[in-house]
Amino acid sequence: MATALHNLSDYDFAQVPDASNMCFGIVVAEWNPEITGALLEGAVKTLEKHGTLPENIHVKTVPGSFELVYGAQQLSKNDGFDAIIILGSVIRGETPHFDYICQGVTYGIAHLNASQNIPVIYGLLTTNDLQQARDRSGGRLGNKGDECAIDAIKMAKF
Ligand code: DLZ
Repeated sequence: MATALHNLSDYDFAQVPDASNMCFGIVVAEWNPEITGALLEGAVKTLEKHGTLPENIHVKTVPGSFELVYGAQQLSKNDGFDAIIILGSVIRGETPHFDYICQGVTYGIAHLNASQNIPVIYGLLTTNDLQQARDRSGGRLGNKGDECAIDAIKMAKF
C-alpha cells in the first residue's frame, strides 16, 4: 500500500527476475479512464523494462471494475499466459455501490487465485476521491500499475 514512506513505483531492479520469455494478460476497466489508462501505461512500460516483448502483453478491456473478475477468468483459460493483471479504479460515491463493487472484485480475484493455476495480480485502486486515485496512478505516490507489473513477473517466476 502507498504510504508517506512507500512509493508504489519504488523497487530494487536487481530483485526482479528477467521477463523476456514471459507472456502476460492485462484486463483493464473503462470506468475512470484517466486513472485506468495511467495504470495500464505504467504496467506495460514496467513489463517491457524487464524484457517482456510488446507482442507478449495482451490487453483486454471490460466496462467496469465489477467485470474484471469475468475478464480475468476468461484469460486464465489461455494457458499461454504466465500471469494476469487486473487494473481498475473504484472511487467512493454517495451510495454503497463502492463497497459492493470492491468486495465483489476482491472476493472474485481471491477465488480465482485459489482455484486456478495462474496468478492474478490485484490492481484495483479503491479510493475515497479522485485525487487519491491520481496520487497512486503516476502521481506523488507512484503508480500501482508499476507495482502490479513487478508482482506479476515475480509470481510468474514463483
Ligand atoms: C456502477 C459503477 C460505479 C457507481 N462506480 C464505479 C467505479 O467507481 N469504478 C468502476 O470501475 N466501475 C464502477 N461502476 C461500474 C461497475 O463496475 C459495473 O461495470 C456495472 O455495475 C455493471 O456491472
